[in-house]
Amino acid sequence: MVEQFRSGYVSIVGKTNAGKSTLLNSILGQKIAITSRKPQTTRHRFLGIKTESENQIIFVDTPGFHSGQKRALNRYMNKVAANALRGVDIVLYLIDKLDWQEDDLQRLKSIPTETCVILVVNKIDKLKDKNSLLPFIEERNKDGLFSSIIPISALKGMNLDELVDLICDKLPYGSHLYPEDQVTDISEKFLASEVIREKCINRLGDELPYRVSVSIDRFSVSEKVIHIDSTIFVEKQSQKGMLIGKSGSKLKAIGTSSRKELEDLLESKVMLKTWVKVKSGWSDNETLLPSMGYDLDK
Ligand SMILES: Nc1nc2c(ncn2[C@@H]2O[C@H](COP(=O)(O)OP(=O)(O)OP(=O)(O)O)[C@@H](O)[C@H]2O)c(=O)[nH]1
Ligand SMILES: [Mg+2]
Repeated sequence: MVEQFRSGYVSIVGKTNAGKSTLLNSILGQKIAITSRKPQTTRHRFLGIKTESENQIIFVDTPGFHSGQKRALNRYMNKVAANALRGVDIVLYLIDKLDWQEDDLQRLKSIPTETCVILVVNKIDKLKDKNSLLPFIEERNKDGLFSSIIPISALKGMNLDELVDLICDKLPYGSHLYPEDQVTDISEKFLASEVIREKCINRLGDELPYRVSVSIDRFSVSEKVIHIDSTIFVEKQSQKGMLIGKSGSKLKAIGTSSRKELEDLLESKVMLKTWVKVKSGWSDNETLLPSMGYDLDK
């Protein structure tokens, strides 16, 4: 009976670095989203789908909200995040431990009243004063914005089954929207660009990650090997030098770790080539952004 099936869109939103992508990967039990200890890692909206018997949860991972950065790319990311507050059945609003500010409240007030909002208090494994959790939850309950509040650790897998049960309980009835073996809407090509960007983020200083973008120029699959040619864009000649490193050592390390992870994820041998190019000021250029893959209309 169709009545038994439940299916719905559940966006994972919150400030940058709250652990949204980590949560998505943990719940799905596989890596589809890149993560890092640096803020502003996720730049796009994409889906992660969990189908279990009669329930299909269609998670929407989003860039984190951030302030103080005024570049066109930052404006784009904030818009993508704000759009994910609407047009979904459930919003998981993720916070980093008890980090709660006025801007969180303002953002939540813009969510349509019919949407179910769950406050997810993440990183509780890092919470020093465990006694502060209960009073915080009581305080947030008074805001009257949440249908539930749940503490979790996305990284350590704490309380995730309980969170999934809570979501399933609130999912609307209706037939499944995706085949039960589909886990995401991202392409292998997109995954490749993200993995390379993640390895760049991991190996670069604190500023450079925001100036890096990756394009895949060739993704050809044969029986024995996948050939991937990629270009890493930076904004200045000096950044190109930092990315390449002494005698090409940094770029080589980025390439090797990207290839190894892609071989695992794509379950195939991978031949990866990477080039570095300068595209002057791309991250603050509204007209260039769509050609770099940052397009609100897509
Ligand atoms: N200790 C601890 N660390 C966590 C937990 N969840 C995420 N992290 C770490 O927090 C950092 C940020 O995680 P991400 O998943 O990239 O965060 P995000 O919210 O997707 O960040 P953006 O995409 O930049 O908005 C990473 O270093 C994660 O390993 C958690 O439950 N406990
Ligand atoms: Mg993320």
